[in-house]
Amino acid sequence: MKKYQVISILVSIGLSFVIVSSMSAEEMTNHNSSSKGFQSIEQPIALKMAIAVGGLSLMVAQLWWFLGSKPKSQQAKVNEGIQEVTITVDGGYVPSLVTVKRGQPVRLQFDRRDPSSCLEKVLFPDFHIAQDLVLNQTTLVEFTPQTVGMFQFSCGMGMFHGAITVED
Ligand SMILES: [Cu+2]
Repeated sequence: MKKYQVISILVSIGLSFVIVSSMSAEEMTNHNSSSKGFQSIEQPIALKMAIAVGGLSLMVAQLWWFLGSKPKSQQAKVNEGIQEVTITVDGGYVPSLVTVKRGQPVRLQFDRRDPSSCLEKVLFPDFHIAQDLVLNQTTLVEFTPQTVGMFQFSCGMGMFHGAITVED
């Protein structure tokens, strides 16, 4: 979670408090001044309430999005003893997080659809792999992880990232 996301959430919470408190202050003033006038302002208050409720639910959605929606790691599927995953290369890596088992061969199938030269190479520094990816083809990257942990991979310039999680 990035810093500006935290700030944006805090700002929206702060704003909603200001809106709600100014609303209730207005309501009290009108109520005290005359009971006749109260009927006429009932409609705008209901409208403001609806807006406030809408704003609050937007905030909840925003919180859920930032806190709750972490990218899920995709478990490799075992095919004839080899752990296989297809990773689509198109403006990044999908999936960008892959989970594999230790000590079993891994075959990553990089399906490159993005013509940008940025993504023409994929690097796995921990496995000493630097693989050229051919456009509109599937390129295989194979290795057997011997150590449990999280191992990053990236494009040649380190602008796009992914990671392989190795479990026991
Ligand atoms: Cu790049």
